Amino acid sequence: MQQTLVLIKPDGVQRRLCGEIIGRFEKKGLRLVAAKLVRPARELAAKHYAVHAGKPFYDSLLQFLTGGPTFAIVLEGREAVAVVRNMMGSTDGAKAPPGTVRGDFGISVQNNLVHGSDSPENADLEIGLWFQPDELVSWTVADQSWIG
Ligand code: DAT
Ligand code: MG
Repeated sequence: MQQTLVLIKPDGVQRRLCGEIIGRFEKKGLRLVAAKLVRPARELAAKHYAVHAGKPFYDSLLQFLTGGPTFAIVLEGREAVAVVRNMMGSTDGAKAPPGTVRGDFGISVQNNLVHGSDSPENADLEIGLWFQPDELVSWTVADQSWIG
């Protein structure tokens, strides 16, 4: 079953939206496989956003991500990567549609509440950055056959 990394970024934690955001993913049918509160070191943040190194917003982005606790989560389910990306909405909160996390709770580009892996390959890489293998808990949801 596909897994994806979700981060509730420091703005989401500071604004006490962890429960709201995780609740949406849970209700959709994704299951929690790992979760922890992390204050990432710059090295971890830099690895996580390595693809953006050199861009004008990169330093500010790293400062933001290392500036407070982040709730790191692994979610599992059918098409988990795409399901989470759709539920997050587009990067700019001002443009993200209502009904999405970013569309409902923000208007910033940088402080956009959540990260979700953008491909299954990147999900595996990112999960490996944020979690040790023994932190992932494999389990079966009792009503899985109803969820898909
Ligand atoms: P996403 O998080 O939707 O995958 P991304 O990978 O393009 O977006 O960028 C990573 C994060 O960097 C994004 O969540 C917010 C920040 N960011 C992207 N473009 C930005 C910009 N033009 N100005 C400021 N921050 C930006
Ligand atoms: Mg991205």
